[in-house]
Amino acid sequence: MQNNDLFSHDTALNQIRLGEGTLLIRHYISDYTEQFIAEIEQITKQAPFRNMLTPNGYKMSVAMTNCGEVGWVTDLTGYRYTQQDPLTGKNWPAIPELFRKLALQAANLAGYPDFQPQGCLINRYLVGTKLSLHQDKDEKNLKAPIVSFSLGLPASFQWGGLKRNDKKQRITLNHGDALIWGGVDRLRFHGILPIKQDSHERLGEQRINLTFRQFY
Ligand code: MD3
Ligand code: FE
Repeated sequence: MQNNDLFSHDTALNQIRLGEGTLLIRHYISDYTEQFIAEIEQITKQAPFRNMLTPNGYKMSVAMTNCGEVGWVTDLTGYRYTQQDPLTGKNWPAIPELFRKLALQAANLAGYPDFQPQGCLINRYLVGTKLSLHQDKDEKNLKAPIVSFSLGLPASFQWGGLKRNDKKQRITLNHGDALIWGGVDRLRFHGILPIKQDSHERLGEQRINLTFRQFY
């Protein structure tokens, strides 16, 4: 195929298989930047970003909220999924149709045609914010993949193995990128290094990451 367009977002050319169960798609949501910003603004009017407490009593530097029928929360009693936002007592806002459509399509491209996202955790990183090395294992269904979309400032993510001390690779996630992981990679340790001082043309001094999760 002839391709003279420097800014082409042809998905096939942008797909990078990082592992047997993991696919990175560069620029996947770039064309939808304005819609994502508008939808996130609506969601955070109902369910504002907040810095949750870990079970050990530390305030997370990442600010979080959720949309969907279930959302991930943490407090002194532990990590879990809830149907209501503990801050308001109301259900989490619904997953916008555009988000659902793009998440399903991304899962399909990665080889997960049965993905049924029930919740979407939305993480906000300001400059200096990090997310320590962890595994995502609070979902009842660990066979389903997770789909993530990145917006705003770039992040260096650490991609480890199934044991905390396994060797880690560093990969940069940029504005617009999608990352889908499941199968043998589902329980890999991973984290986000402190976000470097910079400003994104549309989102300013922050990074927003969405992770679509199948709970049941
Ligand atoms: C999982 N979020 O919310 S998503 C989380 O960018 C979380 O906000 C990060 O980890 C964020 O639980 C990372 C991208 C990611 C990348 C590689 C992974 C998640 C991964 C490798 C294995 C498992
Ligand atoms: Fe995670």
